[in-house]
Amino acid sequence: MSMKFSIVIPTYNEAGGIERLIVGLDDVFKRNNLDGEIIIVDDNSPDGTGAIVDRLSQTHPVRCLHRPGKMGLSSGVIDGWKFARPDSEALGAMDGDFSHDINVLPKMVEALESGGYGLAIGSRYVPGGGIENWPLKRKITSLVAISLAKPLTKVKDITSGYFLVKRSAIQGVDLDPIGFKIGLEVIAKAHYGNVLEVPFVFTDRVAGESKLNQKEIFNYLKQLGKIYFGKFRPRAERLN
Ligand SMILES: Nc1nc2c(ncn2[C@@H]2O[C@H](COP(=O)(O)OP(=O)(O)OP(=O)(O)O)[C@@H](O)[C@H]2O)c(=O)[nH]1
Ligand SMILES: [Mg+2]
Repeated sequence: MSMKFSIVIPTYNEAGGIERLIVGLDDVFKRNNLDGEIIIVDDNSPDGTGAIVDRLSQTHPVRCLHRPGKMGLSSGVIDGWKFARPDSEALGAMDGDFSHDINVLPKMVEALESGGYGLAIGSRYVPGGGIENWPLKRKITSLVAISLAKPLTKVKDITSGYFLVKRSAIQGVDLDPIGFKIGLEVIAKAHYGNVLEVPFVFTDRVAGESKLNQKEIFNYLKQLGKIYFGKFRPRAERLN
């Protein structure tokens, strides 16, 4: 058996695919001998996603954290990590709409298990990775978003929402639940040592509407601003 880990999937109206995703992940766990726990953080989805997960929790390695209303993706991931079994050595995040390829998860677990890496990221911007079905406008937005964060890190896919990190790397770290980009918080603030980017091809949701609106773009800029400010303010102040 592998190291114990918990992968958190925040959901809002994912009833259409959540069962297939959980069954698929369980299958990946079994085929690769992975000791994984799936945590769904559902914000009282009107389409009944939470009830589907509760039913599956009797037969699959999944538990649902129910929150009373839509409270955002990043805070969902953070709450999910608090809810995860305490003996999971690694904590992760993944979207609930199949855009993150479940078949690369074993490579991410293996990276952390090897001891060489404290963080493994599902990455669209390393050789072998990519994006399917994205309109040009969204590709450009993504590239601009990433270039703005370039000075912070060597990581290529800094806005990825698909990753696995050692629990010890985020212990005591103050993660800001602003906006959509919890991965950016972890990349910029956690104590993970080496990072491995595992390539995968991002497939966009076929149905439903993209939530990448102006508010999210503004939140992203605000998040980046806070991180830059935190990194570059005078050292004496940081020691307080
Ligand atoms: N619990 C919770 N989950 C959320 C919230 N907003 C989004 N999600 C979930 O977070 C994951 C990523 O959200 P998406 O809507 O796919 O975001 P996106 O990939 O930027 O946009 P799309 O183009 O719509 O796919 C999905 O599993 C959503 O169901 C929220 O407020 N609360
Ligand atoms: Mg999506």
